[in-house]
Amino acid sequence: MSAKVNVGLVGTGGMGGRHAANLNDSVAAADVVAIMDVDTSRAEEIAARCGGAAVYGDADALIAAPEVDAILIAAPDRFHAGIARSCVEAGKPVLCEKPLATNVADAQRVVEAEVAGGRRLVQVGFMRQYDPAHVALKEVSDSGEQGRALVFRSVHNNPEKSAIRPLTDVVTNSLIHDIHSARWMMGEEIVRVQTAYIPSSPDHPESARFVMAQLQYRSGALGALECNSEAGYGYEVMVSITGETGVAQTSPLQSPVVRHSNARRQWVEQDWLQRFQVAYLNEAHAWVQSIVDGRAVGPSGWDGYVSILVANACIESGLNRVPVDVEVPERPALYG
Ligand code: ISE
Repeated sequence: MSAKVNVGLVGTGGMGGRHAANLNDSVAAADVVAIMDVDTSRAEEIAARCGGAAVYGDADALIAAPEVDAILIAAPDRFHAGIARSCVEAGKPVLCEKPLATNVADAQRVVEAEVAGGRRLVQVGFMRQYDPAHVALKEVSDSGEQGRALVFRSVHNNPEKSAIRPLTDVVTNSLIHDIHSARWMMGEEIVRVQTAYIPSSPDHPESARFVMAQLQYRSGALGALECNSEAGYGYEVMVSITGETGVAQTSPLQSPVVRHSNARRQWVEQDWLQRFQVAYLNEAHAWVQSIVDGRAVGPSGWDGYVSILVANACIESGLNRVPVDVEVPERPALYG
């Protein structure tokens, strides 16, 4: 590897563009050297902003390119698992945007490839794990100050006003963040879920504008996740953990409370790129540093797999209106 980590980016939509800018402008130890998108004009635009990175029309060619040390996947969700597996098989570290896969079998194949290679190469883009507000809340809960953690709650409000999204998409693309937070922040596995949802319109019964998932953890602790995919006013994520002797809660907004003209107002972020700006930067730094150090960090391929296992149970529960048990297999030794 050269002195810097040479990154190849697959996918140049909103998220890919942000990752490219973060790596290029703010992570001194990384160079973005290759960009792939089927929309080659968009890839060329981003490549020009990254000092003339090479443009590829094919992900396999980018992965195989000798000058590419590591890959960042920001392609549409359905392509994540296949590309991540190719990266693992090529022995190259990969930061894969969430979800790791859109179904359990594909996620499992990525984990199997990693285990077969005997080396952790996959980090999944659950960026909330790098958000200072989430990290601070976890620290309070882990300190034991509130006693044993009893209940995890999260509220996830998305701004879209009119998008019609199927339940499967809301769960695997949006609620999956809350599922990961619920596992990571409580430090234990979910064993049972019960999901209910409100369709966006009666003509689209498979759509979901609002999803509520109740969780039961192995210890008997409980969780409640709500995801509004059409909140219509802005973007907010709030998390709280109720312990035996207190409640700790993230402050949802970063902007100041302003009192003026007989009103008290607080600006609400527009989307996740604004709300999690710092988290995405921290994530990029940590990922690149982990490659320099040769030691994987952050949400693992296993976390990506278990989160889709729970997501799948949430979908099944919502569609069939029954509680669904989640059976998490034994964690391979590779994942500690
Ligand atoms: C989006 O893809 C994200 O990752 C955001 O963090 C999440 O809040 C949103 O619901 C997803 O669609």
